[in-house]
Amino acid sequence: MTERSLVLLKPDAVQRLLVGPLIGRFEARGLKIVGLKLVAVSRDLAERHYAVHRGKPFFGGLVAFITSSPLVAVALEGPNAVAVVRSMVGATRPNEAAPGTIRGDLALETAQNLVHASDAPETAAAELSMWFAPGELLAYDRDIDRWALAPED
Ligand code: FUP
Repeated sequence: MTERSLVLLKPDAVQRLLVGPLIGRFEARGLKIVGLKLVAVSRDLAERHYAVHRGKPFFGGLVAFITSSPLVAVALEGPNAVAVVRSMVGATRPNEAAPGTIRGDLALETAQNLVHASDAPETAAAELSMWFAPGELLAYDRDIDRWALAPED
């Protein structure tokens, strides 16, 4: 089923000049970019995005990190996009992330693991509305879709 997922290319990805290569991985997989922007994250947005982790020992550091430098927010669309993107991102702890995944190939530290990706369709919908205004998410056709997608997608 066609889904949308939120990906954040976190401040370490921007600072390490990995924005292009990381977006390239998702594009090459066939996922469609339906939203894209550079964001200076406010403390309020950071705390809402990571609300599930409020009270945990790493929460303060996490909010400090995600607000430390701009990040790139990306909305991706495609069949089973949420699970596909999660599988491309790899395990939260880079030492447990499989080679071939973004974290398994490019990260070493849990606190600097380059990307956030929605973990379920319901979370994706909530996160997309948190990070993008409705008019910032675009629906459009790509000519390559007849080669990359089945007709029912
Ligand atoms: P993920 O969905 O893979 O990004 O992982 P989580 O939602 O569990 O964690 C969100 C972020 O919190 C991680 F990207 C990094 C940070 N974190 C820590 O710093 N320490 C931990 O023990 C767990 C998560």
